Amino acid sequence: MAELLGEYARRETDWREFALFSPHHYTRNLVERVPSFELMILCWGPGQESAIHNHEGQDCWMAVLSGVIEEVRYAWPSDCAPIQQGSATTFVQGQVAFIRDEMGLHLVRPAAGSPSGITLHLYASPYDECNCYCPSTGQVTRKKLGHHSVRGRILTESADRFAP
Ligand code: 2CO
Ligand code: FE2
Repeated sequence: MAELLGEYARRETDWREFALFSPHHYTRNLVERVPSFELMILCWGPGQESAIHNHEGQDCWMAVLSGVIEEVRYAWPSDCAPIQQGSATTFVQGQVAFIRDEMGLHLVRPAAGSPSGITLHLYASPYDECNCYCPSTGQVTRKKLGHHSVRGRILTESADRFAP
């Protein structure tokens, strides 16, 4: 899967119609969703980053389409303790990151020096909610996930506020 996504990211440009940014938050733009997977284009504007979050037991591939993206990993928190930061890795166009819950939590954002970024995400299977973690206390908040656009059309009730 990583090989396929990386090859697509290096060669193709037909994702551009789905790359819709918001000034308020990173956006989750739905391309396709079936019971076994969800494919999205995520757009990361300046200063926009995800919360530290989990992936609900699902597999998550992230291929960089444009810009440079940083993924910061974290260990699963113990009760009422600050979250321990692990590795920080940068990914350029065509590189693919993979995470699932056994590997820990993560946060994603444009890397320093890259004002924005666009990533292709494949989730197997789809999930509609996830846990977000406060870095200083480890406290969990349950967040609903939504889409900013569906197949290139921005939703009237833009759901980018639901992005973790
Ligand atoms: N998982 C986050 C989301 O679906 C993006 S970080 O990359 O996995 O919004
Ligand atoms: Fe994620």
